[in-house]
Amino acid sequence: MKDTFYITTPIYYTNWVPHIGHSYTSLICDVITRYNKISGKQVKFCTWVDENSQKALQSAEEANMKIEPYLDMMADKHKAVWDWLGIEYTDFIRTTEPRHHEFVREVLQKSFDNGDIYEWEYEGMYCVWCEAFKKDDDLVFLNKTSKETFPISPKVKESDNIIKVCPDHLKTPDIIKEKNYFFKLSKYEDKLKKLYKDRPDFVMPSDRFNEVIAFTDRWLEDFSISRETNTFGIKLPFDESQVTYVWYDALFNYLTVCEKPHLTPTLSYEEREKLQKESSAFWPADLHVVGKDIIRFHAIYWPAMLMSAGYELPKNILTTWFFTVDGQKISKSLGNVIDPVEFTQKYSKDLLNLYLLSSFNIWQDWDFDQSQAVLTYNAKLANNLGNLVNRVVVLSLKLDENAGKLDWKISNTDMLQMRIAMVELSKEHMKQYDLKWAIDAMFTFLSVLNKYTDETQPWNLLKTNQEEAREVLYALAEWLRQVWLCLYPFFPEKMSEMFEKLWLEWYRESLENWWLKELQDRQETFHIKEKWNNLFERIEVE
Ligand code: ME8
Repeated sequence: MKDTFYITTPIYYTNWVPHIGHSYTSLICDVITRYNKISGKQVKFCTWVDENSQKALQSAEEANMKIEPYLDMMADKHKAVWDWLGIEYTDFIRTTEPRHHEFVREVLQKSFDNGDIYEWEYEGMYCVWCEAFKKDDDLVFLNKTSKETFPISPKVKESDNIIKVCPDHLKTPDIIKEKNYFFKLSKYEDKLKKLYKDRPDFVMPSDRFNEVIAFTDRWLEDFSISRETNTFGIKLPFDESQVTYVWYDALFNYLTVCEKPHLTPTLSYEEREKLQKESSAFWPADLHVVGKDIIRFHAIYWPAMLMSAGYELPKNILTTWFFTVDGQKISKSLGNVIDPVEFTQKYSKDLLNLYLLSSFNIWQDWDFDQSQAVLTYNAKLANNLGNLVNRVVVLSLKLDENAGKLDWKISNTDMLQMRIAMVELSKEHMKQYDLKWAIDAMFTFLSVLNKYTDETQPWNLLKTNQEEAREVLYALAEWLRQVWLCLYPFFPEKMSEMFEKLWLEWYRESLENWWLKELQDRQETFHIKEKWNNLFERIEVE
């Protein structure tokens, strides 16, 4: 088997259809996967739905449906969004699948046998919508009349109008007193600290990692892994009256796909063995991409749970920040949810990809602004890239001899060096999962190419020196080819179309067969046969 690359999205809840925030995470995974695939890796890109939850039950009830058809419907809706957006996952897993239940019970039993899981009477506040126990510090006051929230302080008294709520869901947590099983996180404190020291890039970006480390330094409390009152989910193998919830259930899905591949009964023994071996080769995962809301669970609970069950740890965790819309948290109740399908139907997938990946640093919260998205698209794809492509096409067709055929070598060594530097820079950024930098490097290079075109004025050269005009146009076409190769993971459809138009219709297949480097190292002959329609039409800002 080739080098493997395994990447995961979070396991999304199914009580809603993915919105623009979920799409952001999935899109990052998609681009990183494509890059690794064309660079020669055997990729596994898993996305999923987190189904065994109380909130799924509540949502099914609200929809007046039985839980099974509700979950089937929501899983289909999730898949439909990803398929529409062109997210090319290799596996879509549901946590209600029997193979997952079987696997979670196996790991729970291992940790129980190790003495890492124990029983305890627990009393506390529980937010069903977060699926998490809460402490006073985690809550805020809500003024029911003004709908304002503010920090809890001893100076303010609770009343009918001032209530304590979860800041994310603005709902009062339930008070719960029940028998729970707990995971002995405290036992793993030293091992976690050693992990963070030995692997300084375990969590990226570093600011988030520092927060995780600071949290671990302050306080590592054992956490509850089961509920007595939950009825839906995976039963504990050592106490069937309890159901595990959220973290054991959801996180281990990342491993289920490696440890328990789909083995259909028609497979022979040898085929099963082979599949099993191939799947397990993907663990440890190369990258979990998660939002800042769940980084502690991934960076603290998850490694400890894996150590306890005897598995290797994932290599990296990339953390994204959050989008707001009109400065507000995205929420169904506020009615500000942006549906990525509607959005891309109205504008385009290229516009969404460009805006999400080039406008936002992943280490900052950002406001999603539709007008800004259009302006970014017009400036970068329509003007910077689209106009340059049009110029090269139109001018090449005006060459006297062999119009549209460009087969000269680049003689300008400075420019050749610049091209090599640009490709190397893009590669470095992609390896670091710095998608914004990778894409920015391309558009900066395109600005340089536009400037070069203005300076060399090939439209004048066509009248005075055809040979020089051909050389300039060849250089531009060759640099564009390199830019398209670097932009391919971001805009696979459009870049393939561009290659086709330059007589390079075999590029897509070659890229999908891992040939990025070979294509980057080639020097091509281009054949432009006709004027093209603009591939990136300008969009009017509303
Ligand atoms: O937390 N901006 O699932 P979930 C950016 N099932 N990203 C956003 C976002 C926003 N406004 N809103 C959501 C769960 N996301 C658990 C995970 S994993 C073992 C279990 C993205 O459906 C972001 O990646 O609430 C966030 O971490 C994830 O969706 C939460 O998805």
